[in-house]
Amino acid sequence: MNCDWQKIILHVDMDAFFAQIEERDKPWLKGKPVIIGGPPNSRGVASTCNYEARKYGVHSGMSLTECYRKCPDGIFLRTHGGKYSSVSVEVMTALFEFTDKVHAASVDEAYMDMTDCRAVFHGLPEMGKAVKQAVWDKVKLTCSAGIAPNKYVAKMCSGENKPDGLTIMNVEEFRRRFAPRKLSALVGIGESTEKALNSMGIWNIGQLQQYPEKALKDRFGVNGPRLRDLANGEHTGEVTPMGLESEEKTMGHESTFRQDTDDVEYIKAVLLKLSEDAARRLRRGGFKGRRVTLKLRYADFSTLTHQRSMNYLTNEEGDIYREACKCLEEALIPHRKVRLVGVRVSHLQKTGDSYSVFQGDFFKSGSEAKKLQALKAVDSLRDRFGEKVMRYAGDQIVSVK
Ligand code: TTP
Ligand code: MG
Repeated sequence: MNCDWQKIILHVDMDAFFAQIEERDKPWLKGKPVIIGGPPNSRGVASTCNYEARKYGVHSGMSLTECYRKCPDGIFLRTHGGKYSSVSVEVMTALFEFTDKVHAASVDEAYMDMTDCRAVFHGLPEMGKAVKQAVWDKVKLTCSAGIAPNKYVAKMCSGENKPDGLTIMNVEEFRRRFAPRKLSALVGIGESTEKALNSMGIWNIGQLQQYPEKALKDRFGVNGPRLRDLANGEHTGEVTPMGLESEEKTMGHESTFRQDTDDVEYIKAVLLKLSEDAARRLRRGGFKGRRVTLKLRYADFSTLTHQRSMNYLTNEEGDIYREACKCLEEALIPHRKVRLVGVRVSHLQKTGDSYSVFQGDFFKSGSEAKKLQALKAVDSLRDRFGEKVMRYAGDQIVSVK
């Protein structure tokens, strides 16, 4: 293939995923506006709708009452989460036929590092068509694909020609094409970040591409330059296989907030709880892990993961929590509301002894044996009195009964 990109990243996003599955399974829905979420008079919001319903102005997150007002002839269906998850697994399985480097980023989207498949195809369009066809053959559903030299631009591409689209762009083309668009067209820029940028006189992506880095840093901290990088389509993230890893390979927990939040302290408190849960499961199973992955799902359901690797193996909450917080600092987009966080530990090794010696520096004083005792005690207390009984705070164990 005649392509001089260093990396070839393909992003797949299923079209109107939940709605398309229902249309596939109920042929009488064909051509009708379909809204998924529940009956029109019920509380709650639409999780998605098909492209027919979108013509009426209906969209994900809209209250079902509002959907009904906009589209009284729509067909309103309940969500069937279990079915959608199993279709999701089938989709991912089809993608794994091409490469092991598949990262399932959410229920209906995945990144694939196709660099090593370069020789198999005559060109990028052929590669894209082959992946889309494989998905169709497996689940009889259409998806949209984007191909680019990095993950961010690939993701932006897959949204360009929905449904059933295929878009290929290099970074220069991305910059040129997106320059005139509003900031909200960038995945990763939410409403409040957009407002903050507007107040600095930045209204479109082209202006952000050029904006002095220092001024952005002064206003948004370390995330400032990242915003400019997004506008310029600069992204260095790797496609880390994740999402379909088996329980043996990773251990983790996630939690959906009762209300979406951008309160960093609150998010950190939840990370602490998730780190404790993950650590406890590691210890119980006799595992230690080297890599901590943070998962963030924003209010608009866009999902990202960010990971850090340690140069030692651990099964301590202190280590896991510290790495999860660093991931949060690196990955969180300020002022953007978060709906779910998850902490996962991977690159596991069986230690044999389920309470074996710890190597982290969480307990600064005391011998390894004391650490072991303390952790055993905490685990058994939690077993007897529930999760809330003991909690790590900073670098000590406190009771929060
Ligand atoms: P999306 O990929 O955002 O949406 P979609 O696949 O329905 O439509 P598009 O063609 O624009 O990609 O989300 C995937 C699924 O996740 C979606 O079918 C339903 C679910 N979802 C929710 O439950 N609530 C939400 O707010 C969103 C955005 C998605
Ligand atoms: Mg989708």
